[in-house]
Amino acid sequence: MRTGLGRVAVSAVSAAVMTTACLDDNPWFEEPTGSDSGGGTTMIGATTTVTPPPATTTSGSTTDEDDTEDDSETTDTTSSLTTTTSMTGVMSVCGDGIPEGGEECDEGADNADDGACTTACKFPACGDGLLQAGEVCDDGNPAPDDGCVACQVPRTCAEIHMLDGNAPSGAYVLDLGGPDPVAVYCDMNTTGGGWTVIERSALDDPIGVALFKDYPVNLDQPGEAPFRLGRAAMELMLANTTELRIDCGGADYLLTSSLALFEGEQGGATCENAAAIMYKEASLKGYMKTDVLLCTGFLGAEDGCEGAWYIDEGAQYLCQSEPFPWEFMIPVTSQSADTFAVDAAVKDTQDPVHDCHQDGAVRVVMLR
Ligand SMILES: [Ca+2]
Ligand SMILES: [Ca+2]
Ligand SMILES: [Ca+2]
Repeated sequence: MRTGLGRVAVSAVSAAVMTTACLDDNPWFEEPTGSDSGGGTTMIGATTTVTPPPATTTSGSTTDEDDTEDDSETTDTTSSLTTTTSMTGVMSVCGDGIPEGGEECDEGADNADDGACTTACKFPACGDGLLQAGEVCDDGNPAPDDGCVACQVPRTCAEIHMLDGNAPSGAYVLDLGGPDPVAVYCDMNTTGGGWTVIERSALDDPIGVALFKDYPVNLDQPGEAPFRLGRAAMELMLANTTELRIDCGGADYLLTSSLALFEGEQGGATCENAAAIMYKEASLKGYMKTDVLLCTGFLGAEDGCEGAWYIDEGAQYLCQSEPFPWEFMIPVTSQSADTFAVDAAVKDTQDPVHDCHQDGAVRVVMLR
């Protein structure tokens, strides 16, 4: 079982709302410089103008005996109202309806932690740990990898990337819509970032066996190889992604629709299962094909098959496609090499060796 993946507070009412209000109020996204001359944000200890206190006290030359003892901040919590004395000696009472001293706001009896002014006399803000309008969660921290980022619960790595452009590649927590949060690895670098890795496997692992089965691997180690999400998690991801990318960290890769993920199932349970897939981009050894149909093997629907997503340049006829698609009638990989696939028995040895077939290669399947 996974550990350390604690649920975050989720508001069912606003679960589907992705507003920008949170970002506007989010302290983690504030510009680090610039004076704060906005209304009502006077900081404790600041020397800026303060609103005159109620009749029982005076600002500056106060006559309140409790306020003349020293100039440090003190708080009286003996009543339902919180009395605070600021560094400048100005006493304020949170809850008296008068914004004063270090208070950002004060709406008296209307102060509420989910309202326009909190019970601490602060404006609602993403990062204050209180769930407020426009926020799906607020875990009170700026970390984007714990299932709550910028007060939203991310469903994909692309959403994390959008909410926090500085979020690096690494392990994250997503809410895919299933019963539990899911640990994944986000690739924030490849072609603009925002990729959610659903499978990572070393060349000689018996991988790809199970895009069509439920063979989760290393669910609590999303940054390791091998790693594979369970079938249900993959299916949930399809609702919020459009692109599928397969590569091994080099220049060779395939880019197609995420809807092609389970295309191999249409061919039935056989190791000879193949289908013509439309690739938006197919890069191989310096050759780039765009919007090209490539006959793709989906070994894996049956136990004992070697894996999925192999492309045999010469066997394109299986889909009535032209052979040797990258360079007309000239193979650029070894004969019968299962390009992009995982069959260690049919490796490419023709220089330059295909990225996915090099020693130590790790094949990554990811969605965005
Ligand atoms: Ca007040
Ligand atoms: Ca908040
Ligand atoms: Ca967080």
